[in-house]
Amino acid sequence: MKRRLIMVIAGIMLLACGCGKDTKEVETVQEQNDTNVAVENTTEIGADIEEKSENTEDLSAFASGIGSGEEAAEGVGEAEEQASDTSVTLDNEIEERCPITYTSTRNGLDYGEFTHGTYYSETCGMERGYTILLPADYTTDRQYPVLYLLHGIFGDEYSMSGDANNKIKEIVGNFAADGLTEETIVVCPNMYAATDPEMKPGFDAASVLPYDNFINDLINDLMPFIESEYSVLTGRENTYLAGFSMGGRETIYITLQRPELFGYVCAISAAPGIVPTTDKFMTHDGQMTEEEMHFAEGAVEPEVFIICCGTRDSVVGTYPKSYHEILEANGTDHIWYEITGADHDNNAIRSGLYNLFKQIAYDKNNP
Ligand code: FER
Repeated sequence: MKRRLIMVIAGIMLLACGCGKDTKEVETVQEQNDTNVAVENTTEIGADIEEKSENTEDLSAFASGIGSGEEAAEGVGEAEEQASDTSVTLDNEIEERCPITYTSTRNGLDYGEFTHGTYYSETCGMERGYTILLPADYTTDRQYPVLYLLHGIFGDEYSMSGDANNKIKEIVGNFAADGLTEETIVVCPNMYAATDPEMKPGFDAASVLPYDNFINDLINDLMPFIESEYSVLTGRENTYLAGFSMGGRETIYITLQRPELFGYVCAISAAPGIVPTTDKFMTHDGQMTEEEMHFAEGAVEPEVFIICCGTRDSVVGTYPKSYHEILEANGTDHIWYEITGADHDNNAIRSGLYNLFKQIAYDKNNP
């Protein structure tokens, strides 16, 4: 009953914001390269994606962004074209649009494939899933930095990795191919850290709570698992955190709580609810007060903490801007920018990922 109600409400909202069309492309999973890694609990994600619940599929615009590939919103095309001027200068300036050279699949370049695996979460008391992108030439002879990438509401570990419009593999792989960043592992968790397997996300305080529990699952269960199972570089300099919408909100929350763990952070189109508010979906008690929204005194802070949002976001509106204003008023260092013309969509996601990697590249090349 509750699930049906959620679907009906979500259906109305998707229609209301003009994003009811299913724009998700399911990627063909190619032959996985021999990765030399003990990942017997992982499977390629192609088959699993087909089995995703109808609920997840219907709500993909929340989980991983409104499609903006072919069907870019009016006014976006022009900006996209401007971005096709592809020469990249490695400075630390923010660029609103991800250049096409970074979203393109380059001839002869193997980007690797996302695979699915599970880990036991003490926090949730159950086995939980993640998808992971290992570099195509992954080897235990080397160690790699890791990006934890968080999905939007109603999503799961397939949402970000299974949406080809986000261009995750291309952006991450092209930066490495250009020699600007190290090859990087991308982990997409399931951010709904419920202890009760029957619980489902929704727009009410109780249904949202498991998202706020994800900080414990991430830090106490998933990160130690990834660090023991894969050949990863540890430490904040090599540990990145990014998220979209609900994942953007939790990215900010986790970063404020544990700034010493993540060197490079990007919150894209962050959802409301960090501080108390009522939006068109629900009333949020808030994870903290506005006064509390800052790093702890003397805390080790991220090198880069980006907050960004499209200027035409039909779901979270100006909440990300309000986070920027609160952080600024509280003297908390961060980079804020807007993506002109972007909605709650893949343009915003690609932009955030691009700028995160650009900042990483700049820092690593200008020590
Ligand atoms: C809300 C508005 C937006 C909210 C969540 C969202 C839990 C998330 C949207 C998304 O993840 O796409 O009030 O409350």
